[in-house]
Amino acid sequence: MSTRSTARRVIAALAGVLLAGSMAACGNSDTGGDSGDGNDKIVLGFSQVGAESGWRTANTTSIKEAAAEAGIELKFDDAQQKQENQIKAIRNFIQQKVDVIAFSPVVESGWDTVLKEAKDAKIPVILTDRAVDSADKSLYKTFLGSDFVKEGRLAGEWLVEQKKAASGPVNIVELQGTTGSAPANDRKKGFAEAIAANPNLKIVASQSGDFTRAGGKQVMEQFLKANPKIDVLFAHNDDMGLGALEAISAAGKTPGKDITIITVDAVKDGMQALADGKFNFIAECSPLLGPQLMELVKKVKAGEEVPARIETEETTFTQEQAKEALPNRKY
Ligand code: GZL
Repeated sequence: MSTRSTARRVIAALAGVLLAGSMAACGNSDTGGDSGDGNDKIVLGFSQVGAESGWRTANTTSIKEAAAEAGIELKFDDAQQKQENQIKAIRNFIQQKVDVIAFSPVVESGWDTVLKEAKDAKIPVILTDRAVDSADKSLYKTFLGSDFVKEGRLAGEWLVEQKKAASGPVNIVELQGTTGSAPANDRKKGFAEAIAANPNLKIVASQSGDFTRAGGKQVMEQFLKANPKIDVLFAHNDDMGLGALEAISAAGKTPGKDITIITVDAVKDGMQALADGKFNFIAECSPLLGPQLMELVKKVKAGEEVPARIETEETTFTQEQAKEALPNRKY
């Protein structure tokens, strides 16, 4: 074969390789300007408090189902109720260059440094469920969640109405949520403000049960040993109230009759206890934040303005209302 014809073959072969390469590159761009990894989905990094209660389980389910429905890629982390795990997860999300970060802060304080890191990395942050006490509101785009002071106030107002004819002291014990958390701080505040209307209503003991059934049972056992006359239990969530039921029955008292029980959340097991007469009143706190969160993620990713505060809608339940509502409860 002459040198000339060999050269022509080599050039033709090289041209073929170059042409194939450029078509492959075009092929990638035809898939809609992806980042080269073939994936143009919004990527959301979510740091969840843990799995401490029925409410939390329902909240996690709502978030995971809503992300799948919205076509949003969810990187989900369970912090097992430890702030240091949430901070670590948020830093990982920053390193992975997610599009948006959302989280439910286990406690109110200690977030400014890591939220500043997210801001410097130009990754928008959404608060869901619980708030932070940062003075710098530019560290997050919005807070989607309940008004916990209102929940505590509604619980207190119901009790004031129930006990308005009481002639003597009404002794209340209080199972607080996780120490330092927004729901614990705010439900305590709202309840105390409401019962101040009747000086007979006295909180004789108040301690954290950490939002868990085990914590509620353990602390209620202590309350029962230390306080001969307990008329009312105010538990910051259903799960602690459900744990307390075991301690109350073990002490030979009838929950819902010997001790009036008021809780917050309205998860299925709590509503069942209410319908069965073991609880007396529940202030609802909806965990179904997933759909609203995904809409906010899309808006924030698109650079659209969102309200600084979005309050979830909720109600309250008496024993009769719980019987009616139970068949249709989603969680
Ligand atoms: C309230 C949420 C609380 C629930 C508890 O929005 O943060 O945490 O009331 C849960 O059941 O553990």
